[in-house]
Amino acid sequence: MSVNELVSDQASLEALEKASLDCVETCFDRMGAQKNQCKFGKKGICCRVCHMGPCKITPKVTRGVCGADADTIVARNYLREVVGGTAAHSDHGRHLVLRLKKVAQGKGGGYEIKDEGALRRAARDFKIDEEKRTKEDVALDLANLFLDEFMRQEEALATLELAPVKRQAIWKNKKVAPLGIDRMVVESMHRTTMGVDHDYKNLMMQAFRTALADGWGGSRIAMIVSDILFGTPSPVRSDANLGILGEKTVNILVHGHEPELSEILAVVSNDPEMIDLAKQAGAEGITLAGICCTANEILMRHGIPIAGSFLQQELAVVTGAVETMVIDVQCCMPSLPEIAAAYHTEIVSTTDIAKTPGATHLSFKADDAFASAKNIVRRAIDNYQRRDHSKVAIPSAQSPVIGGFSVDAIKYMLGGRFRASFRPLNDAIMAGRIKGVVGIVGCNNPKTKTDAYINVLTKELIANNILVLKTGCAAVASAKQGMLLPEAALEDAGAGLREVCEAVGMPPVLHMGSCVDNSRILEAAVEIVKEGGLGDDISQVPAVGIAPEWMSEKAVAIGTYFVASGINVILGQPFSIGGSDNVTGFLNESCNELFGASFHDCEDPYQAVRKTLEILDAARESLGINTKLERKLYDMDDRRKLDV
Ligand code: NFS
Ligand code: SF4
Repeated sequence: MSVNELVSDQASLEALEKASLDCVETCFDRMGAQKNQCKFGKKGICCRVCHMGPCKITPKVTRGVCGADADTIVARNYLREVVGGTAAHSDHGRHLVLRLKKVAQGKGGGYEIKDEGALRRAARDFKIDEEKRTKEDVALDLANLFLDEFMRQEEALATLELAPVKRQAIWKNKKVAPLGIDRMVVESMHRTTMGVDHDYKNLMMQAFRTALADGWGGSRIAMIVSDILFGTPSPVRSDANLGILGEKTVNILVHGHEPELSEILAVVSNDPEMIDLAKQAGAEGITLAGICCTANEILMRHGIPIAGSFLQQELAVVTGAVETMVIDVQCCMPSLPEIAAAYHTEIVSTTDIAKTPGATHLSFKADDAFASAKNIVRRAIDNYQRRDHSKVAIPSAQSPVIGGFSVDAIKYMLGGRFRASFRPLNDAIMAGRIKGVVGIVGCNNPKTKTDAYINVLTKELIANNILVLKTGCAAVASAKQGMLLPEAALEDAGAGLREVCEAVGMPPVLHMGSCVDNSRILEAAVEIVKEGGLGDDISQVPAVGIAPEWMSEKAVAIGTYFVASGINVILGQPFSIGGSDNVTGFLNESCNELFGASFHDCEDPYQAVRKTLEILDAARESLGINTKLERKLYDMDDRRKLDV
C-alpha cells in the first residue's frame, strides 16, 4: 500500500516515507503483517474465560463446552471491554483524587490548588459547605467524597446527580444507576467469569451501568480534579503536528494520559537553569510537546504544542530529532523502544504500573515531582549530544490551533464575561441557525486511512450548520487540518453557524480536551438542558456522538455511557458483536426504548452525515423547532438586534 493510502497529513506522510528508508517498522507495517485478522474475535464469538476453552462459535458449533451460546459469549466480551475502558479512565481519576487529598493535607509535593473557583463550584455541586472555610478544608472534604465514589457498596454515585432529574429517574427505573466505580468493575468481572451471568440482556444492562460509572464517575471526577489542580482551561493558541519539533532544540515529548508529570515538566522545561544547560549542550533551547491525550491536557492548560496523535507516536521518533519520549499509561505502543533504538531517542517510562521492555524506567515520584522532572530534562539535554544529525528529518507541516474550550470557557465566549451563559447557543439551535451539536471523539486506527473519515465528517457537519465538539485524537486530527481556528468558520461553515461563530469569535469546531474530557461534552449537554427551551432531558437535545476511527476499549466505554446518557452514537467501525443478532439488535435498536438513544454503524463519513442529519431532524421535530426559517437578508439594523 502506498503511504498516501495510510495517512492524511503531509507530516505523517513524510515521516512514514522516512521510516521505510530507515528500515524502521511501524504499526502500519504491522497492520499489513497481521493480514486476515481473526474473524471470530471480530464478531465477538471467541471465549477464553475458562480453560475448557478457548471456544469459538461457528454455524455448525453453536455452543461452547459449557453450553454458552453466541449471545452469552458476545455480551460477556462486550461487557469486559467496557470494564477495561472504565477501569482505565477511572484509575486515572483515582490518582488525581489521591493527589488532591495530599494537597489538601499540605503534603502536595509541588502541586497546589490552582483553580479555587473550580474547587468551590464543585463543592457546592456536591453540597459540601464551602463558605468561610479554607480551600484546603474544602478540598479535603471533596477528595474524601470522590474517594467514596470509588468505594460505595450500596449507594448510587453522587456524581449522577449532576445529570438532569429526568435522566436520573431513567437510570433508577432501569436499574442501571451505578454503585461505587470499583464495585462496578469488580462485579462486572465476576459476572463475566465462567458460569455466572448468561443472560445477554442482563449483561448488557451491566455494561450500561458500568459505563455510566465511567462517564459520570471516573472520567468526570478526573476532569473536575484536573481543573482544580491544574486550572480550568480557557482558549489558548498553539500549534500542532510534527513540524513543531525543533531542529536545534532539545526535544522532549510527553506521551500518555496522566497530567501529573507533564504539568511539572511544562514548568521545568521553562526553567532558566534548564534552558542554560540546554544551551551549554549546544542547543538553542528546549521544546516540550505532547502526543495523544497528554498533548490535549497540556495544550488546553499551557498552550504547549501537540506533536501528534496516537498513530504519530512512532513517526515522531522516526524524525530522529526526539531526545526523550516520556511515557506513562494508555495508548503507548510497546514498539517504541525498538524504534528508538534506530535513533538516539530514549524512551522513559515513569509509572510503576506501566513498564515497557527496552524503556528506561525512572519512577516518577509525585511527592518530589520537581526533582523527578528535572532529572528527566537533564537526561534529555545530555542525550542531545548523541543526536545524529544525518538521521534527522523533521517534516515542516504544522498548523495553528486554538484549544481550551471547557464548558466555562464556552459560556464566556457565548455570553461574555458578565452574562456567561448557554442562552445564545440554545437560541441559535431553536432558531435553526445551528442545527444541533455533534461530539466527534476517539482514536485513529491503522485499519483505515488516518484522519480521513474524521476530516471529511467534520467539514460536512459544519457545512450543515452543526456545531462540532472534539476530544482525544479526533481533536488532534482537526488541529492538524487547521480546522480549530475561527477562520475555518468563514470558509467551511454553513451560513447560520458562521453567523453565530463570527458574532462570538468562536471556532465552529471546539477542542474540549482529552478523552476523560468527554465528560465535558456531557456537561455541555446538561447546560443546554438547564438553559431551557430544548427539552428537559439530554435525549431531547439535538445532539449526536461520533467515534469515526476508534480502536480502544476506552472508546467502547465512552460510546456506551453516551448512549446511556441519551445521546445517539455513530461508530465508524462496528463493535465486535456481529456474532450475535440479539446483542446487535439490543445495542442498535432496543436500547432506544430504554435510553432514548442507540448505536448506529456508518462505514463512511457521508453515511454518517446523513444519519446525523436524520437524528438531529427527528430531535428538532419532536421539540417542534424544525420549521425552516424564512430566508431573510439582514440589514445593519437587524444585525444589531441579533442576540448572538
Ligand atoms: Ni482516547 Fe487518549 Fe487517542 Fe484513542 Fe488513545 S490517546 S484516551 S484512546 S488513541 S483518542
Ligand atoms: Fe468455552 Fe464456556 Fe469456558 Fe467460554 S466459559 S471458554 S464458552 S467452556
